[in-house]
Amino acid sequence: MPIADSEFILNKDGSIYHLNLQPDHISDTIITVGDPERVPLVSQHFDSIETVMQKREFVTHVGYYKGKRLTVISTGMGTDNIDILLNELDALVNIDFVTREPRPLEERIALRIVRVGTSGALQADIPVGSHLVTEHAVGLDSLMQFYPLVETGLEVEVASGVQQALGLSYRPYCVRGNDLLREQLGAGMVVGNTLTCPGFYGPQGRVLRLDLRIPDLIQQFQNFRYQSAEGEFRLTNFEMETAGYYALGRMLGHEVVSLNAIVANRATGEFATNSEDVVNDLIQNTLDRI
Ligand code: R1P
Ligand code: URA
Repeated sequence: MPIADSEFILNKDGSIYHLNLQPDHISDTIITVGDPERVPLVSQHFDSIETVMQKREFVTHVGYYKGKRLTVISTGMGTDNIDILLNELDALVNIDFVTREPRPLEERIALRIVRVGTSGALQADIPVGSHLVTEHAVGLDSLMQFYPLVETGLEVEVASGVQQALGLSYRPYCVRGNDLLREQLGAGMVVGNTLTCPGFYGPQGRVLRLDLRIPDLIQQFQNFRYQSAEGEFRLTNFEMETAGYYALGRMLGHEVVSLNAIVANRATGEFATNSEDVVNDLIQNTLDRI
């Protein structure tokens, strides 16, 4: 059965609704960034650029880096945008744009998606300027209220522990990322567990003029521990997208890894004076390993 026009939405030129891309535009390996201005910081290293596209916050450059075809796309902020990004990227490779039907299982393509983003550290021993690769992501956002994500026993226990510690009325979700991709792209980086928050201020415990419902939120995040057979689990850093990537990546069958440039440390109160350098170094590291 063809998917209805209202669900699988194509623009007049045959491109997918928000990303504005057609299937032959993208490569199997994709670097994603939050900030649209970070896209040229990645593609400036390409040998050549074949496609430049933009719609809303989704800026795409496709080109070649040392002979390898790469796509870099900006996503804007938040897991609501990651819902759009991953569903539309998946559609570009796994839905037939002519018949409007999902491709059969044996024809499905697994994309390799690398998030290169900024993040705040929660623990004093993770300095600003470091690079962190996410092992587990814990989502405080509501995206997984709407998908039947299958979590392992450990993931459920960690997520339930976070719910209990914060006294939340809903259970967060927890997803371990792709081990191989983490080892390849994150070699030499701090390995951490990333908390994905549905906001930058209150949900990350920042107080400007508004008080918080949980006044010691940062301390709760910092002090959270879970003992498992693999050792002690702690939350190392937070940002606003990683859990959405890991959960949708698992469900759609794509390999995803989140790399974080640590620009703030909430234990020491520091913000990196050289945050651009920290991000640029992460971009170069990523391109060298991809
Ligand atoms: C907040 O400043 C933004 O920075 C982080 C957060 O996840 C959020 O999107 O990532 P990016 O630098 O990739 O946007
Ligand atoms: N991005 C975030 O979401 N939080 C930080 O503290 C820094 C970058």
